[in-house]
Amino acid sequence: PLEYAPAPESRSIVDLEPSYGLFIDGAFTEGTDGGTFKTVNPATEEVLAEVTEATPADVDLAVAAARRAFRGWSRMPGRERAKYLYRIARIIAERSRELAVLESLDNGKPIKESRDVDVPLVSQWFFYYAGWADKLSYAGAGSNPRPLGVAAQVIPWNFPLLMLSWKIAPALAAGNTVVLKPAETTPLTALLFAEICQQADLPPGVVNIVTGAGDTGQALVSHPDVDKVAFTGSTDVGRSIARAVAGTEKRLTLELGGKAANIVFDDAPMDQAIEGIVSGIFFNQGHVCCAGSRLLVQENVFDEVMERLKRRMATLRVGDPLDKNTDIGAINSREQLQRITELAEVGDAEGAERWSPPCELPSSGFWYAPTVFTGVTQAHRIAREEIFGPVLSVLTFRTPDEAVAKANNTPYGLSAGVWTEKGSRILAMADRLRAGVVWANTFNKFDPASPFGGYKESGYGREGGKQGLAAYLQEGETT
Ligand code: TXE
Repeated sequence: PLEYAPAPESRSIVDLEPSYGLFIDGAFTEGTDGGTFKTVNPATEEVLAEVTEATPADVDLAVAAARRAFRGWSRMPGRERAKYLYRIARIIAERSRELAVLESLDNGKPIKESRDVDVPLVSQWFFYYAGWADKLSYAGAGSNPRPLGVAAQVIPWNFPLLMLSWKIAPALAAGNTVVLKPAETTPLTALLFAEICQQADLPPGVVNIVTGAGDTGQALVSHPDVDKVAFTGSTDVGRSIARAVAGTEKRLTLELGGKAANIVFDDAPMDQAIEGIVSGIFFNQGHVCCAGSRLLVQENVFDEVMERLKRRMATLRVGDPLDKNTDIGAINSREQLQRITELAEVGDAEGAERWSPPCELPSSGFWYAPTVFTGVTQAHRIAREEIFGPVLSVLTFRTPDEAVAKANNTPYGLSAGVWTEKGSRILAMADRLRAGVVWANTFNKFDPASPFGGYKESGYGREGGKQGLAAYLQEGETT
């Protein structure tokens, strides 16, 4: 195995504290019972910091702070709220290197992704929703859209900062206040974001960050003084949150798992398609809800696609997330590595054929080599269940009808990709695929103006665009 040698110059950009508190009412606090948990660098298993585990009493304090702040924040002229959001967006851009390095340390993703994709998108999200804040007016007659109140937001570990921006930017632009819980394996960039809120002079209580695991999340989403719940994470937890919220007045949006089909027709622009297949499944180690984890290839180009795909996979560099040449970083946690390993072993047991390029993995930390399975049928679990790792399942089809039937044969419906030179085919496929996003001759493209969200078990509600703003507004009521 390779000896892991962290890139020292980028590591020093981040000034880590030994321990971090909660961010409540504009200040960092230790929490009511002194409980903490450790967050580790998944590439080295080194402990990065101790982080406060928020209790239900801490969640109470955070929700109360958000409630107090709501009155002033929701009545503030939109153009004033916009100023804060623009300020936050600018500070994120200014501190982007620090945010990117911290994100890669805590999450394991390659620095070229956190630096060139995640953090720039986070800043864009705040700029975009800042632009909406002054287009909404709450003053005067009761027919204007109004904010919901206090939003409880629970996010996962795969895009810690980006998911934070998808949740916080529209909520604040619409005049809500928030309590957000980051995932327990990736709390650090949310706490750095809290510092950025202080730097931007955001009024206390408008943003509160409570760290902790599922229990903290549960206390937050079931808190009686919360008006809106927004969750991104596993389908199981999403279901339990839907049950907890049912029968209350809380509004709910859920963004859950996926098993996207990436469909390659025989007339596809093949160089682009190979790149799209690779980034579709290996971007962010495959920890992507909209990952192109099922490759559907037209039968007559199967051999060509597989040959080129394997050649391309053999050039992927797995290793130190802070090395700017790394393509695939560390798996976020031991638990996730175990889930990936187990499901891939089910693929072996069910008779699918596994291939990985020769690839030396570091001796410590959590790693999984880029993997492709062929000979996969629709009945195989690796064709049906979300693996959430760098593992691609390949199926074939003959006709567009068969491609549509196979693509839609999943309980999920978050995204899909279509590769073909034929414009008419793109439109016909987009119409028939039951997925919230259909990419054509590209994959994993995000834009704050585009609504994102699922069909079926992938959840409901949309994030991004006007639709994302509407998820934080109610029409015509007075407060
Ligand atoms: O998710 P969880 P996990 C999928 C993916 C992955 C699997 C498990 O397939 O392998 O889920 O990942 C908080 N009430 N996705 O276990 O548990 C938790 O603390 C309220 C897809 O990490 O759903 C964290 O902040 N909150 C997905 C967040 O929920 C609760 C992204 C997500 O964790 C809670 C992540 C509860 N009862 C995983 N229990 C996507 N759609 O992108 C946990 N949490």
